[in-house]
Amino acid sequence: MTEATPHRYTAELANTIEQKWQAHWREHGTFNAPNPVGPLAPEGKAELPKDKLNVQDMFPYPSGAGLHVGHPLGYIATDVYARYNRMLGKNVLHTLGYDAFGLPAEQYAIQTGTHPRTTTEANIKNMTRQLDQLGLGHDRRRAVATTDPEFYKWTQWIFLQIYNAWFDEDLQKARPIEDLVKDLLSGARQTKDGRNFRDLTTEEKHKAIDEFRLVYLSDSMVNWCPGLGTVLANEEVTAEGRSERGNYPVFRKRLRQWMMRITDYSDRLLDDLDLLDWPEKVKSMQRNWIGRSRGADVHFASPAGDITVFTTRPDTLFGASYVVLAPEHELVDDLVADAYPADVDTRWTNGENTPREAVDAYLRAIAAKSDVERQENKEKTGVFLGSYAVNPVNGEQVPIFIADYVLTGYGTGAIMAVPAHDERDYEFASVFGLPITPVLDGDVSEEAFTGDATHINSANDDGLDLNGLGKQEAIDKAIAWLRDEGAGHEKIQYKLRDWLFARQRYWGEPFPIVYDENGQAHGLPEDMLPVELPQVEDYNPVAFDPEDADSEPAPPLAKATDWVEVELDLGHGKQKYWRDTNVMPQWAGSSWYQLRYIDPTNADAFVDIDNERYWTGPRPDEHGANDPGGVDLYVGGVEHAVLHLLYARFWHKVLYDLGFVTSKEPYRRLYNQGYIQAYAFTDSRGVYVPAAEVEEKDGKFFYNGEEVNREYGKMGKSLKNAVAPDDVVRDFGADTLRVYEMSMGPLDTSRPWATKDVVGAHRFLQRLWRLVVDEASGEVSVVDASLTEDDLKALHRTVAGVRDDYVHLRDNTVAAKLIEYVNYLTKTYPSGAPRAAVEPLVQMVSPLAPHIAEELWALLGNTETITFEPFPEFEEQWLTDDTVEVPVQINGKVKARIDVATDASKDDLEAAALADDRVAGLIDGKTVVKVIAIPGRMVNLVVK
Ligand code: ANZ
Repeated sequence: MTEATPHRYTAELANTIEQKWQAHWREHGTFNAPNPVGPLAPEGKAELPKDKLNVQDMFPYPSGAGLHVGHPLGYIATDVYARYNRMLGKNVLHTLGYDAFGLPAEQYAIQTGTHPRTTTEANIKNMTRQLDQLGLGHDRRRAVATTDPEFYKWTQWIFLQIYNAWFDEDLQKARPIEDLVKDLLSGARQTKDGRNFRDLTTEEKHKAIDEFRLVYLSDSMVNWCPGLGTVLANEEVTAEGRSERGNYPVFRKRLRQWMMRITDYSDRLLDDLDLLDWPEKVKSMQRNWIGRSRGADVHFASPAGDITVFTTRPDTLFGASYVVLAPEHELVDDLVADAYPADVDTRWTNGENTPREAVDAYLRAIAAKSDVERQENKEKTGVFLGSYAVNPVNGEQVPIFIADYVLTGYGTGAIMAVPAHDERDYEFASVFGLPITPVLDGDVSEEAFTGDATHINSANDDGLDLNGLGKQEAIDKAIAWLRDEGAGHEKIQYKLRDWLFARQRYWGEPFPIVYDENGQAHGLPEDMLPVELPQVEDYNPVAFDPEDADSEPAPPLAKATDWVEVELDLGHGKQKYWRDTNVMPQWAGSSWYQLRYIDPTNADAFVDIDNERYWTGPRPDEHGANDPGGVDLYVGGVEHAVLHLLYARFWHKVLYDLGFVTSKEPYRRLYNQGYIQAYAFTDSRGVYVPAAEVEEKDGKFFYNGEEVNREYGKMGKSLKNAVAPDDVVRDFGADTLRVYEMSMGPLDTSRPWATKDVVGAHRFLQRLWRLVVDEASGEVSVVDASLTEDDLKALHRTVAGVRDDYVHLRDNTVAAKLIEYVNYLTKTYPSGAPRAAVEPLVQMVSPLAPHIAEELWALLGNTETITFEPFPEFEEQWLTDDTVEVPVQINGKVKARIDVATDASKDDLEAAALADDRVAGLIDGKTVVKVIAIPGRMVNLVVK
């Protein structure tokens, strides 16, 4: 700023304006959205606007590192969208909470002894401050944290609803467990193992009911690390089978764990994807994760009874030349023959003398491998069991192998191998010298033929003939034949597994479950919620001798013995109970927070259904008859395409089935924003150095005098290339940061951060400011003049374009159009632009740069916030050009330009060209020998 321009829009002025308006919004509760009923309903009987918008961001984990400029990209975009929709007259719900349980706070507690609540609260405070300075229009009353006891009380309550429900296969929906008990008592339904419920003891009855629950305890294979005293996720285990942290041995162990029966919902989770306005990529990731395949179970007779295989290609049965079992398959022991046939191929025995020896050696070799390693592409291994099975279509004896490429947890854990048409089987058959018989008309000399072709070699004498048929026809025919022969049946198979829902950790939601002295689990009644986390001195899980594979986890909560042992009256008088000491996984809170945003202070219910109906209920009038309802727009990273979004859909569907919500899906529309990327630098050891301290000299990069290597990647702590929003706000103001981030490119693509480019956005706002405020005097400089035709065209075109762009989240082209309009006005009116041209500009800018817009709006004489000003409208008549500029050439050289009507004919053009003063002067005294006129394009006069 110079002395001549004391009223220029500078960072300092921006900061002053921004703080002033943020305080104003806070004091006036500008962004508080009223609810239809309950504590957030307006006083009296005010009708809410029917038009509403419920827009949501994927909420952050309150990390100690705070935010970098990459985090708010999505938050700014949703804020712009929310602000635009308020100007369209909608009631807008927009807030942001915190996903605050989880490992980093707990690790920090273990290292420092600070309670995770203390660090979490400090981090939340800091992030809220950082977000507030960006001017995000959030309804702060709704900003819940998953760690608030008032929030997790309802997480526990929802857990209990799921626990106290079962899935009715006939109705394909969850129902209360009481309905099941009635059916069991009346005999309308049998227990899972077919016993008569009424004949069971009380304890057996409990167990029989537990087997139906949507939440159940199951023995499942987990990574148990005695040295750390906890179960680990696959990602926390190294390739050597040791813990990433501490390098302790990890054992695959069966442990009793809480599971959720998400697999009951496989079909609905798949089919309802069609109802959602989500990126196709995310839908297909969910489809693959659920992995529904149609195929057949086929029985191969063997010395140990039928071996049932699952295949998606029963049409290729004539090419099945051997059978493979997963090494853990229950029939393996019964199928191990006493001896190998005399002429056995040595490749099949692994050099061992007997099948038993070969199998034992093989089992030892693969014990340490995870499922992922077993599926890796590598040389196929396995051993022959010495026994044979019968292929049902041709009666052929086929050898039985075990091999680790067949997994125990999928299908039946056994396959029929068709080496001619399956790549893995082809590799295996090549290594072991097994026959490769083509049954599809394709070349199998070099590799498996996996394309589509008609069937060959596929007929028997029992009425099955697939020769000449295509894939689908042949599959249907094979399945029908198998069914008639009793050799198999159609089977739908899913990849989705039930959800492992327990962690042996501290910083999570405790389970609302207690056990009685018989070890029977009991869900707590609602009035005993929340079950609050106890204070513990030591957050470490109990650790054991690292080599002791037989030890069992004792989570940190187990140390709070006063908390674990309780006397309760659960309806049978006061009794002693023991609390469950697991905590819920980090996904729990995020599986339903969208519903709490709607009714954050409701003490009687997790959400009142009237409020839910208003904010997320189906709206067939607006969205079509199949509208599932849900949040109108959910913005976040594509990394949450599967787990979070699948868990949230599952919980929401259970709540829908039980009648607590009217929407069938949590999120009607999903949008994945791109990432902000930045350069990162590594030293000679490959270690990242702070990007901010790297200096450039002659195209090379140096850190502390040492040359470093430049890379490019996602912005963040790990690459040491984070830029804090606080610095950008200080140096340019929040509005500049907002405009810069939104104008960097389309929202769904990743973009490189460049602090040097931020100034471009700042200059745009300076020009905008200058249109209203005289930089020298500080006086408002707009004038009350009427608009010219050019002004009207420029204005209405901008309004029309910007409206369309805002709706479609194209904030980058909004910015481009506003910049163009500002430049037009600046050029046309070097001092004193017409008010009628500037006022709508300020309104159009306000979603993107709300603080400067509020300030200019006030300077223009308005007394109310600009937040609810109606967004400018446009008139069609100004959108189409009625004249065009056409060049006039004389003997091929452009000599003049003329304005003509857009629809001017050849003759009109010729006449207009000849009538032009400049042209007339140039051809004066010459003869026009020819006129070439192309309407809308040009006129050429050939003269002599
Ligand atoms: C014979 C066959 C012929 C197969 C052919 C494929 C192609 P999706 O689609 O993923 O469900 N399979 C079955 N159970 C398995 C297990 N436990 N471990 C490893 N592989 C298994 O895959 C189903 C196919 O994968 C099945 O169909 C089976 O191989 C194999 F030309 O059977 B198929």
